[in-house]
Amino acid sequence: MDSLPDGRPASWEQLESWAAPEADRIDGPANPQARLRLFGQEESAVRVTLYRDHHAWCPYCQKVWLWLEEHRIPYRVRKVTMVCYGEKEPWFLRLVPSGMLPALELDGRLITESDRILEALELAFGPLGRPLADPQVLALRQLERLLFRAWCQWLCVPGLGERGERQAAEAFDRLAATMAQALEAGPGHFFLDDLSSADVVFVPYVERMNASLAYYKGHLLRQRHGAIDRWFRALEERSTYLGSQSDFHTHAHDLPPQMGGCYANGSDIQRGLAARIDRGPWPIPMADGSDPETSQIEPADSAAVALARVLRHRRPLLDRYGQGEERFATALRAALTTLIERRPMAPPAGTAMELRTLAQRISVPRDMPLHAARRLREALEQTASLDPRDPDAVPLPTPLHHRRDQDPRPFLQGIL
Ligand SMILES: N[C@@H](CCC(=O)N[C@@H](CS)C(=O)NCC(=O)O)C(=O)O
Repeated sequence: MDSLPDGRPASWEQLESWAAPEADRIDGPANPQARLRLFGQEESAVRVTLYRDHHAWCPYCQKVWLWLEEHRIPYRVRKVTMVCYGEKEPWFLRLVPSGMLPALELDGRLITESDRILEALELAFGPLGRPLADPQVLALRQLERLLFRAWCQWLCVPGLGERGERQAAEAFDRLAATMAQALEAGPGHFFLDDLSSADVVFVPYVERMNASLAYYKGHLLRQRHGAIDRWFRALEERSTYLGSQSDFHTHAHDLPPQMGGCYANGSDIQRGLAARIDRGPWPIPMADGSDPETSQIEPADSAAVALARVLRHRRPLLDRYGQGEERFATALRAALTTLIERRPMAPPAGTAMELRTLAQRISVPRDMPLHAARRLREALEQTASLDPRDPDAVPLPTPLHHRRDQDPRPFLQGIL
């Protein structure tokens, strides 16, 4: 890589030359950007269309997504806006009047409800591991719902008080221990013989529990239950899961509007963890040296991947965060230069607020994978902290009741 001769930010052309090449969305690893997945087959083999959210956040969509990826079923994707992020597309409301996601077309037949969708897929393509109606799988599916309810009763009920917090935490922990026991009863790190629909059903919400309980309760699920940590580690060995995996920051700020509120317990541990999740640096150090978010070491190209993803959406990002002003464009080039060269660089005076606002809105996996997002958030923060006029500027607050600040429309030009 050519180093710049002085402290000036790299030009857009120079930045382009540093960006990672685009991965193969159709036949390469699982990714949230794909509109078609073929797994090396002909397009004529496609029997499935998955209607899922633009935001790559909907947990029920993640369940179906992961199942299709694990089973390597060719499918098309049509993306829809969740009400929390913007206006629902009229064409989708004509197809599914409730507007609920996911929906799936199989051989031209429309199916809604994620469990019905998995059942239909299983009938058409065979089970993923053990069938959904297998008694052990059924029992695990019921356990997942119980765990989900206990999580909601801890996370989403305001004013629990000290005693209520303790009781809700204990009730959740008992069910998490039951999940851990079920995992320990299996021959490997998954519930049954190998990864199956039972694991896929647990993934979306246990991922959200792990993130939200760290942020709002200072509770580290993976540290508390070794079998759950080993399960995550086994998942994190799979490119299917890594393509769909979100991070603590994204879940912490996307859950409140979806769940009707998430309530912090205010403990010292909770506040410390929340501050680190919001602003880094990463990884968040644990006493045993582990990383509570991921067992994956950072890929060598994570900064270049982050850069490529920003450059792809450069125009709407400049409009949204800098109102198209040259000042912000220069600040962003400074941050991107720092991202690649790891060399601190001051932005134009008065741009720290916009840089930090952007850092708070990077969404994983929608925008980029976990490690790429960490790098980009760090580079934006480092650049903001060197603002000659306002180094401590605070970002615009992240809305709690909706996320229309994340409306996907400006980013869809030329993509649909
Ligand atoms: N029981 C349904 C639940 C699906 C669901 O709650 N989907 C939410 C997103 S996570 C939704 O589409 N809400 C409407 C919206 O956000 O626009 C299933 O399993 O598919």
